[in-house]
Amino acid sequence: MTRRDFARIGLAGLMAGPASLGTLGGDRSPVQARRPVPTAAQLEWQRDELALFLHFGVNTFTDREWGDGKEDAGIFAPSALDARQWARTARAAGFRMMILTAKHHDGFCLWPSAVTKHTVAASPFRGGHGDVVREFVDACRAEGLKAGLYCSPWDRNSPVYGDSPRYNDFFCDQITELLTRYGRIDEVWFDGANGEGPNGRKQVYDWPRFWALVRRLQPNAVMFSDAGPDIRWIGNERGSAGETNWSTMDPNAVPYPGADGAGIIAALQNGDPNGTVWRPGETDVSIRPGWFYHPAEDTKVKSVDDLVDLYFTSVGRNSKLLLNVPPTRAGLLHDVDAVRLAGIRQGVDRLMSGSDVMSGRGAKWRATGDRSAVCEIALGRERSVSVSDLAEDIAKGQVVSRYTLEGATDVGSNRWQLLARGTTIGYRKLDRFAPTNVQSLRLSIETVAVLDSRPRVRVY
Ligand code: FUL
Repeated sequence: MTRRDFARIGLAGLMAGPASLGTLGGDRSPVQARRPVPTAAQLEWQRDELALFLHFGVNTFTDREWGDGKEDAGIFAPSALDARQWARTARAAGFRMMILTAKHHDGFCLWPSAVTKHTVAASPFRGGHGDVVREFVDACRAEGLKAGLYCSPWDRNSPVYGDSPRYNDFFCDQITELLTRYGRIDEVWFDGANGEGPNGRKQVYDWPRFWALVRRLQPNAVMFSDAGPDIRWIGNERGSAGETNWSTMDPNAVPYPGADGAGIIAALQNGDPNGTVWRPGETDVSIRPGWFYHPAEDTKVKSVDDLVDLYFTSVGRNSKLLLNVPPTRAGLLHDVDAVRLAGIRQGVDRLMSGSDVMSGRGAKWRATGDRSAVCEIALGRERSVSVSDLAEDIAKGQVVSRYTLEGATDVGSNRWQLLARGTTIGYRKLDRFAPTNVQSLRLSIETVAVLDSRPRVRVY
């Protein structure tokens, strides 16, 4: 179940002058002179590229996707839970972080919360003395991974849900437990789902309070939600970031998590070149049809090719891939899932195999306008290429709004052949194309502002 279906491109001397106002082809509004840049935590978050999502809880045992909060804690009985197996599998596949559903919509807590009885302490797991969050965080540390926690605001078990101030207190108590008991937490994931029908309990969340609390308790953690404040949802659960994907955003476009309405999904998918905040998009998708483990889905695990495609439509579109691999009832990642996961890294490495044909070659940039430039690179000899990997130095912001990559077989010829074309680049833009023999490459770019870095070009 899903909730809703230039850079002064190092043109040294060619483009003198301070950052100037500019417009993006066809856009009405001026692009601000001072563009947002990522914080250190946002930059690291993006460079990590891959995070593993773990949906685990009572739903694992009821075979459901959304629990109703009436589940008996006694059903939570993983027989062989081994968080180190999750972490080893993740690390071997090149993942750098894991995020666990400490509490999903059913309200069952994977840690012994003091503010509700609906927790692991009331389950047979480790004789009622277990703490899955502790085992998860310890495993992350042991394998050198960052740890993140998902804590659902929507709680179908809490008796005070819908009694807005009381529930907000309760929720803050739970966040406080999660963010003070387990050491450093690098990402806090707030989901926007709320399935209360017209007669359901209406809870008004105090988002500014939640966000301020997280910032105070874990100042280095990034916070995810539809409305950030640090990381935004990418707008679908299919694993597809916008072809145009700005990490800058108009904070008013998505005023609060779960906001619905015209333009919200487009704003999440595409960001906004005129945005006043840096809020990159995270692409969450499951390796299986559901988020939780269901035995019937053992034959429906995404193939390695599917997963490599997801890498290109997320990381390769200036986003980050948060791939869900749900633990089984035993409390382990399923063998099929683990093997497919390992395939991602191999698949991506295979596509980008051989050396980067550009390495060691200087790209000579030439300004073609106020905010456009072109560079040509002679490769020395004819090479067959099929993947391009472009990148901006996002520590300085994001400015490229259009690019064209062409190849020519003979140096100095005017016979350029299109290899890849697109809009934004950002952290990384990956394109695949038919294998083509080239001796030289030409990259043309348009930007929305002038900055002090030039895009990096790699081709394989
Ligand atoms: C959604 C939830 O309703 C799903 O159960 C899952 O947790 C997904 C990541 O977010 O909004």
